[in-house]
Amino acid sequence: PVTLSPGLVYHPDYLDRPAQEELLRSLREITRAAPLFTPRMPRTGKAFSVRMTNCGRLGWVSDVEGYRYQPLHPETGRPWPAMPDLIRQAWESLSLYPHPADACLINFYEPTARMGLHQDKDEEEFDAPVVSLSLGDTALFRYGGLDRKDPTRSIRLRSGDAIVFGGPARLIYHGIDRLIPGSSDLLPQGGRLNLTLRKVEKPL
Ligand code: MD3
Ligand code: FE
Repeated sequence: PVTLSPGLVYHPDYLDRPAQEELLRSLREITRAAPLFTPRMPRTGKAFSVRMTNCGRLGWVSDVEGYRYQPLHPETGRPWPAMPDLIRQAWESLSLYPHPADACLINFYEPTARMGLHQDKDEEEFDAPVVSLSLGDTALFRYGGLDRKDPTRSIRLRSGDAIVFGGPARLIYHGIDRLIPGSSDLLPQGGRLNLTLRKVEKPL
């Protein structure tokens, strides 16, 4: 692992190819039960270019009403599928946080999708880190500081990479500028999957 700045730890090739394939099989089952939905911006209703679903007790959703975590899929009304063992183990080994994650947000990027610079602050528990796992095409990931105007740096996130944002890095601005099409053969149709593992609620 490489510390890129205080609280930001990068684990290149955290998942080997067989583990990536195992995770992909789990994600296919999850999206069968909980289909990808198109999140929309609060107030404007403008669609995100990234589609999403979740597993675990809580899932992140966004619609014209706002951003929030909820226990039910916004379109099927069913509970989110359980977190597969591989995801729970990745949280345990990477987060070093003494409670299980309660949410895993699954972002699916088509080759032209992007995600603008933002902070993740819809959670109650900022003492827990956010753990990200990348699958499929390489993404150009940009991160800055606690102020939107702080200078930014970019790194490539490749299939199998993990990255952990905790402590002073938990609330930094970050986003995905673009994918590098054709950079991985994991997903037959190209594109990228990103998982973010989170502790949303304060532990008892
Ligand atoms: C830094 N996802 O879901 S992962 C997100 O690749 C999100 O889909 C991007 O930003 C993606 O909110 C980036 C890396 C990441 C995830 C969560 C963070 C960086 C973070 C939370 C706090 C700080
Ligand atoms: Fe984010």
